[in-house]
Amino acid sequence: MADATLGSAVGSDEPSAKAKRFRSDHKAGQDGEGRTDRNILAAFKTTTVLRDSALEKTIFIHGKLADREAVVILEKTPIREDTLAEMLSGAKLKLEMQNDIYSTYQLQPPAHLNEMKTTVICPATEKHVKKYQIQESFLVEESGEDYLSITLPYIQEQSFSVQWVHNILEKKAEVERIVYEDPDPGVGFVLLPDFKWDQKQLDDLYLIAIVHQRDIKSLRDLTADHLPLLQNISRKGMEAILQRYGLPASKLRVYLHYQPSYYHLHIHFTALAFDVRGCSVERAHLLADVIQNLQSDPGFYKTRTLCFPLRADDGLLSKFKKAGKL
Ligand code: M7G
Repeated sequence: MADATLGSAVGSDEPSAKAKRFRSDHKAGQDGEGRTDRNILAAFKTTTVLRDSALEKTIFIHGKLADREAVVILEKTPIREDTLAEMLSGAKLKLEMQNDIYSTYQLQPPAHLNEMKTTVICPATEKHVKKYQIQESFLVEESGEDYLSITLPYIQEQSFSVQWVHNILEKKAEVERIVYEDPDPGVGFVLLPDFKWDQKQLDDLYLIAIVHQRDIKSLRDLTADHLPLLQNISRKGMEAILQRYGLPASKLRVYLHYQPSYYHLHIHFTALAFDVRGCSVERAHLLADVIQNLQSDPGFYKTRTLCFPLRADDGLLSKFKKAGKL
């Protein structure tokens, strides 16, 4: 069993106090002396910018890395309160304008406080490229029958590989990132940081709980038989997050996506104050609601019509259109 003792944050239970002290325990590629990994991105050749968000301070780029298709995501990370003093005292400052009591500057922080979170997907499939491209979306209503006749056959042949999930469950990847594990094959799961979270501050806390059972694709497969699993994830996942990060359940948004991108059941745990992409009502289903729905109707997710958005270029959307459902 992985680290179930947790406890890197000690002392006061007040979340913001812990947030100030919180640091990532794991820095792959960079040790305490600031050693860095070989820059594989030096050879990256941009083909096209898929999306560029000034608000999210993120750019999604499609290109080639040594002749292989790649998607690279660059994201400016939040400014951390605990590094402010060092950032300000060590910065280079260039005045841009001054007017009465107002002035603006270009501030260059010390390099180690000016990192950019970078995600590389290589080799990337066409589906990865589409996932990050700006696209118009359409809301689809999927009945239980539509799921069986349209969606299920489609996801059986078209969905993303879940090799990365199996690697986590089999301890072939991200082993040192595991925050908590319940190894039980029936109700067990692995809780670890989502790769969208750089673990440097709690404002954008994002973890995922991946179930050990391999035959649950999504919300649609859940029945009352899975209640012990869901309740176990809810209780132990929240306990682990409280112990490790000092964030109580009342500060967390715990939910499932429908449709997910990866069809191996996993639950998202995000900071409540974090207005994260994918937490809107048309895609996120609160775990607490899912549990209650299954308690009142064991077959709720087999029979209910579920709504979700699909992008214009999504093959599943064409299937719904072809079936006259849109
Ligand atoms: P989803 O609801 O299937 O799809 O969630 P989404 O990506 O459209 O939200 C899968 C979650 O797993 C997302 O939050 C991803 O950021 C996260 N994720 C994806 N990959 C490939 C990895 C990975 O390799 N490691 C980790 N730790 N998280 C990942």
